[in-house]
Amino acid sequence: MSVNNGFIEKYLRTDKLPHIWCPGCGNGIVINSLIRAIDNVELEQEKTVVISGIGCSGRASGYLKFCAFQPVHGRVLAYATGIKLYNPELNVICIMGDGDCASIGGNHLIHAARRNIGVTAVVLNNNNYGMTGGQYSPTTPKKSMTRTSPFGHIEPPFDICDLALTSGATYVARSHTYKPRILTKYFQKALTHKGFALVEAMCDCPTLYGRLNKKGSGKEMLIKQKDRAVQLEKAKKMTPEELEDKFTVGEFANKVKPEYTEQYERIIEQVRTEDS
Ligand SMILES: Cc1ncc(C[n+]2csc(CCOP(=O)(O)OP(=O)(O)O)c2C)c(N)n1
Ligand code: SF4
Repeated sequence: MSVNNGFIEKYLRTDKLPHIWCPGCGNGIVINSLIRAIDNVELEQEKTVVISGIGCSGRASGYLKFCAFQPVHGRVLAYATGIKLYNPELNVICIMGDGDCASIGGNHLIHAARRNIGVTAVVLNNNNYGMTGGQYSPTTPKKSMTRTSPFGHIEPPFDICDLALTSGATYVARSHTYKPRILTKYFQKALTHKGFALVEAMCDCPTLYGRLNKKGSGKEMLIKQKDRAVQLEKAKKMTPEELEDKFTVGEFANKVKPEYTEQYERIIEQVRTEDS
């Protein structure tokens, strides 16, 4: 028996280790929180599909012991939609970077949320494109230094939770790597939610975003997450200037609305009855 009572062997493809993530990268913390949530809600491994995009975060599905799939960049939610429609009994977990989810995959995000299809979206937001060398992404804060904004970024960032919420997602929450237990709690709620659920995990990339912006070591970046996070209720009383370089945390939605595959199944039943 191993020191972890078999937890690691149960959920990780240990033959694929060591992983590729840099020392201090936040990805490991988020994936740890996710598998603890999966274990706590007792998802059946044989009935769970993990799909991840292309990027550092995209490597996650390869390390996890579930039915796993890595489609082309930005198409995680498109494939997830097909898999869930083919077999609504499956738990479908989509792991995406902020680039994968909100730039090349942005259109799929808004439509998956609009349909309220019952999949769980896990977004690892490290504010840049990690795998390709630290270019700016749609969530890069203004004034940040990236490989493609060497004099400071001028675009306003997307708020992925706001985007999901206004598009129709029925469970939306955000936390960060300094609070792994809160992440686990949100993941549990998302995994058991009926409808489109999105949890955004603010995550550290010390090697690129951190280095280019002089944010310090992985440990220092991790501690800074705590200082940047503002509870939703407190944020409502703050000005946009006060919220600059901060992010709000909490649950933004937890609503009941008809789930897409259930409605689709009803249409199939209806057509079958009319035909017979
Ligand atoms: C169609 C397509 N366009 C571009 C790329 C190059 N590419 C690979 S990963 C990536 C961005 C990764 O950033 P993100 O999704 O935020 O993930 P991270 O690496 O930061 O975890 C890009 C642009 C690609 N592989 N395929
Ligand atoms: S480049 Fe950044 S996101 Fe990619 S593994 Fe390294 S620290 Fe993590």
